[in-house]
Amino acid sequence: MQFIDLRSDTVTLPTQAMREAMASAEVGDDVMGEDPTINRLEAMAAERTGKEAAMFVASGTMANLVSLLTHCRRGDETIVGGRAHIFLFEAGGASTLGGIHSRQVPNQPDATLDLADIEAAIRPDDPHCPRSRLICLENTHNRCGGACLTSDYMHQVRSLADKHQLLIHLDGARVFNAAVALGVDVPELTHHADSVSFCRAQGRSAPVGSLVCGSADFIRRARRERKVVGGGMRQAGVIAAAGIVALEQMVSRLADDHANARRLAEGLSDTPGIRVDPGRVQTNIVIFELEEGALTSEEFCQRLADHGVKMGPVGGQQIRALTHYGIEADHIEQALAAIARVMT
Ligand code: TLP
Repeated sequence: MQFIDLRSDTVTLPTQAMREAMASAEVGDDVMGEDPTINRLEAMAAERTGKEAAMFVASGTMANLVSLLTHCRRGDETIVGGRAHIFLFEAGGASTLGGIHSRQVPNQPDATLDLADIEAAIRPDDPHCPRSRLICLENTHNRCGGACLTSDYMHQVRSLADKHQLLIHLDGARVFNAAVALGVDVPELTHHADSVSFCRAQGRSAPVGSLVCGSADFIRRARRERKVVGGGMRQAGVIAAAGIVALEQMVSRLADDHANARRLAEGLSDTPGIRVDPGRVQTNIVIFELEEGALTSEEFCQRLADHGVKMGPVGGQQIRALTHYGIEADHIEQALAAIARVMT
């Protein structure tokens, strides 16, 4: 059976142009700085995020980990949203490998951390306490249903960080989605962060790799941390080549994913037994809820898969669906028809 797979935008496959670019990529030893394809992708990534330099790494998780290891010493503390990917889904890497403590503050439904909550979480200069060092933000926000942080909000957090001599890391796995949805250039959203990570795959089809971007000095130090976690990949230009195609060809089409997600949410809101507010869907992520008493989210996803559509349960009665390259408007209508069958 050919599934309509909405479990994640990480499931996308490389385009033909990517496969051709990968097959003919010029490569060299990247740990020696000699892979021309990686050098080109890094220069493009720095330029697209408005940063001085960038570094190619194996995954979004490694991008965030290396950023935290570069910013923090053992015993430092990060201030991070309770629903942040870094906190929930990265296997506690910063604490396991870096001895970095984390202080969670609630994510508001719009993905922000309340400025008062951030300020209240900053530690006094007291030997009993860890040292507050880094604020972590996420844009778009995965578990806040793809909500976007605005450049105005980033500016406010920057002012607060400067007041307390803190740094900011932005998990921008989907920051290109945020820029497209808000109609701004990516640097407007990344300018206020000291470092930003973004993923090549999320909705954009490149198979492997993420980028860490920041000042030239930050990236110079981050290269050592990447080596520590075994992330020096030598002739990795064969995979970076697909990332170049993703940046060149796959960004503007993200608007189609957002329109498809909105249509999915509208259809879901008309389906008895399902709760969702389509007005909250800003990008390519839809999180909806089953009313109590009908099916569990696991049962719903299992039955939906029997009808050829995959989605993922995300705790309680909630289910997550993501649109991405390869999902067309027709697929959304087919998915809604399958959902209607499951719910009756
Ligand atoms: N997110 C994946 C899963 O890990 C949950 C998904 O399906 O959404 N930051 C954010 C905001 C992410 O959503 C992800 C991937 C990552 C980092 C990690 O990227 P990878 O999977 O490349 O390590």
